[in-house]
Amino acid sequence: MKTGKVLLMGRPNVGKSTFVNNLLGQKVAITSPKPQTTRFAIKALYQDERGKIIFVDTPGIFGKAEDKLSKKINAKTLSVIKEEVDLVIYMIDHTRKRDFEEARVLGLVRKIEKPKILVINKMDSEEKSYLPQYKFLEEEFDSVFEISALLRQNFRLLMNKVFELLPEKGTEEIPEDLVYPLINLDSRTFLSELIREKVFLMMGEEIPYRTTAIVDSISERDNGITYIKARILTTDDRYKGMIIGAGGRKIKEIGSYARKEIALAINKKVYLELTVETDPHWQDIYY
Ligand SMILES: Nc1nc2c(ncn2[C@@H]2O[C@H](COP(=O)(O)OP(=O)(O)OP(=O)(O)O)[C@@H](O)[C@H]2O)c(=O)[nH]1
Ligand SMILES: [Mg+2]
Repeated sequence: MKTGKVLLMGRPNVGKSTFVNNLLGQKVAITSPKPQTTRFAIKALYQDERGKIIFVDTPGIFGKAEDKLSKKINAKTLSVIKEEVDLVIYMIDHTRKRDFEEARVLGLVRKIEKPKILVINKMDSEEKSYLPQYKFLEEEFDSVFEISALLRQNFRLLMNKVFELLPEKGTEEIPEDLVYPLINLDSRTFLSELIREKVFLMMGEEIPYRTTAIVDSISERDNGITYIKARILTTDDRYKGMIIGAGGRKIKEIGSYARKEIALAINKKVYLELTVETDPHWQDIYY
């Protein structure tokens, strides 16, 4: 039985969180077509008959962080990738051109002196491919795989290599009784992530980047319904109005979408009380 810690890196939007979710067969990280959906490192446990692996899904680092939030996320991610790991998976999206952002993440990957696997994701995509621009990378890595995180293609081959490259005993002690995949997230945080995901999926361009979600309480009532009180915080009254929508329609939609997923995730009937607040300083406290 091997144990190890695998760091997943790549620029925003390459499919890191999609990969972790589909590998584990359970959603542990939210995903969306917008960059920097993941805001903090998410550690989750993978296990099969060969051993146990802690996967560390990281936020994609922006090439140039302009606002306060992405600066914070970038800085925090830089500190997470300095933690001791046993292997690095560097994921790229061949449907996007290689540019300075890619170069920045690659520069960070190069500094880590551990076995490294290059994973080329989105092989199912019909979009134009820039694969030749990434060919030069192959010799720097111990191994290269072309996968589709979305369709779970080539996961078996990739995981064979991951286990092959892992040491017998990795850097981190994994408790025997650990079964739940999420390691560094409590249920309140996870549920707030599910709500935040709906904002990423349902609101336009800049709003998700000015917004977060907080779950204030989770309580089970005698009638068997789990009652969840949560807030969406945004920096500006203008955004608050847009999230609420005409006649409260938008917030209802977001709430209903989130409620359904939370109910599925916890396998209980859920009542979600979701409100929107303006808090220009939420980024100083939470993100
Ligand atoms: N076609 C295709 N799309 C994919 C694949 N993997 C991920 N995507 C899509 O790419 C987008 C980004 O996926 P995420 O998993 O959120 O990407 P990420 O690397 O975690 O992004 P950040 O958290 O922002 O750094 C989503 O719309 C996914 O559905 C894939 O294999 N094929
Ligand atoms: Mg992500």
